[in-house]
Amino acid sequence: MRTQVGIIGAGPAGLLLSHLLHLRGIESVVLELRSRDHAEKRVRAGVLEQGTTDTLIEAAVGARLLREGLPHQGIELRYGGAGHRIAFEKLVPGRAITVYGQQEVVKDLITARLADGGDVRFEVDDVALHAIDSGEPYVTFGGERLDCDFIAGCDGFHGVSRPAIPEGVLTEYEREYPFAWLGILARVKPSAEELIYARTERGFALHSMRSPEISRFYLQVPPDEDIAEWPDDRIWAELKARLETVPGFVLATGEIIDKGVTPMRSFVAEPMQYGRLFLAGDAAHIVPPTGAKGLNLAVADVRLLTKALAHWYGTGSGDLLDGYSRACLKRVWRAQHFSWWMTTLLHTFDSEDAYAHRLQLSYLDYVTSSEAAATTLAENYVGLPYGSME
Ligand code: RFL
Ligand code: PHB
Repeated sequence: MRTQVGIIGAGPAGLLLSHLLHLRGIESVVLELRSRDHAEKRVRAGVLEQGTTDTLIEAAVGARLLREGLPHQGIELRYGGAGHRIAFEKLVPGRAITVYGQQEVVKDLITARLADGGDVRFEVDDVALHAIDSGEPYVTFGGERLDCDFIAGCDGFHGVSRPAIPEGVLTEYEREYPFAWLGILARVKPSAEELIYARTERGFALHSMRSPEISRFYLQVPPDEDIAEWPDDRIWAELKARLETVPGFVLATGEIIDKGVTPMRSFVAEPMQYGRLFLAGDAAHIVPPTGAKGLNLAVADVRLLTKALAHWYGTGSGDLLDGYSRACLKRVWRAQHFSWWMTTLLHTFDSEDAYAHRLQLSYLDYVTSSEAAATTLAENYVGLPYGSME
C-alpha cells in the first residue's frame, strides 16, 4: 500500500491533518489503535481558542460547531470569597473562546474524512515506523505495510512515534505536579454562564460545561487518586465546598455520567522532527489542562505541518519542513509557560510554604485588579493570533 503522508493516530491532530491535506490535494492514510466508538466517546478538552474555531470553520468542518458551540466572552476567577470576571470583550476585543467538546470535534472530522472517501483505519495493531531517516519511510501494522513520503506522528503522549526516534536525538523537558484532576460530566444545567476557575484552601475546582443540559467539573485531588474513593455524593459535596464560596451562588447537582482522574504534566520533546517523521500535538508536548491549551496546540501544529507539506509537494522545496519544529515550538513554549502559570496560580500546593501562598494571592489580586495583568491572561487564554508567534 502507498500514500503520500502516513498519519499515526486519529485524535484531533491526526484527523485534522488528514482533512487539511485533503483540501490541498495531498493523500494520507490514518492508522488508529482504538475503535471509532472509543475515539468518539473519550471525554477530554472543551475550550476552543478563537484560532481553532476559525480553522475548523474555514476548513468546512465547523457547521455543527457554529450551531452547538457556546461562544464565551469571559471567565471567572473565584477566590477569597469573591468572583472576578476576566472580560475578553473588553481586554481582547474580537477574540473569544468557544466551548465545544473535543469528542464532538473528533466526530465532525471523522464524518468529513469518511464522506470525502478518506482512508481512516481503526483498531489497527502493532503500528511500527521504519526507515524514517531515509527518503522512503514506511509503516507496518497488523501484517500490512504502508509506504509513504512522510510520516506524521499524531499518536499522543503514549504513542509509538516519538519513541521511534533514536536515542540521543531529542531533548526532553518535563515537569510533574503534586496533584491530579478528577473530572466529571453531569446531566445538569450549568450553574453559571461562564467557566469558573476557583482557588480555595481545600484545593482547586473548575466549573465548565458542554451544553445547556450538560456540565463538566474538575477537582484538584492527590496524584494517583483512586476514583473508587469518590462516590458521587462525595464529589458533589466537595464541588459545593469549593464553588459555593461567593454569596448567593448555589451549585445545581445531577446524574454523573462520566468520571476519571487525569494526571498533570508538562512535557516538550525537541525537535519535533527526525528525518521524514514529524511529530504533532500531544506526541511532542503536553500541558496541564488549567490553561485549556492542549487541543489548541495540536491544531496550531497541524496547520503549520500542512503548509510545509503543501510547499514541498507544490515546489519541491523543503524549507518550510525544515523550519516546522522551530515555528511550532515558539507557540508551544508560550503555552507551556501560560499553562504552568495558571496551574501555579490556582492550585493548592504545600500548605507549609506560607511564602509561596502569599505570592499566589498577590498575583491573583494583581490579575484581577490591573488591566495590564488581566490582558496578559486574556490574550493567552483566547490564544495568540497565528503568525504572531512563528
Ligand atoms: P490524542 O487526542 O491523544 O490522540 C492520539 C491518538 O493516537 C492514538 N494512538 C495510536 N494509534 C495508532 N498506534 C498507536 N501505537 C497509538 N498510540 C496512540 C490514540 O488512541 C489517539 O486516538 O492526541 P492529539 O491528537 O495530539 O490531541 C491532543 C488533545 O487530545 C489534548 O491535548 C487535549 O485533550 C488536552 N486537554 C485540553 N486541551 C485543550 O485545548 N482545552 C482543554 O480544555 C483541555 N482539557 C485536556 C483537557 C486533556 C484532558 N485529559 C484527559 C488528558 C482535559 C482533560 C481532562
Ligand atoms: C473542559 O471543559 O473540559 C475544560 C475547560 C477548561 C479547562 C480544562 C478543561 O482549563
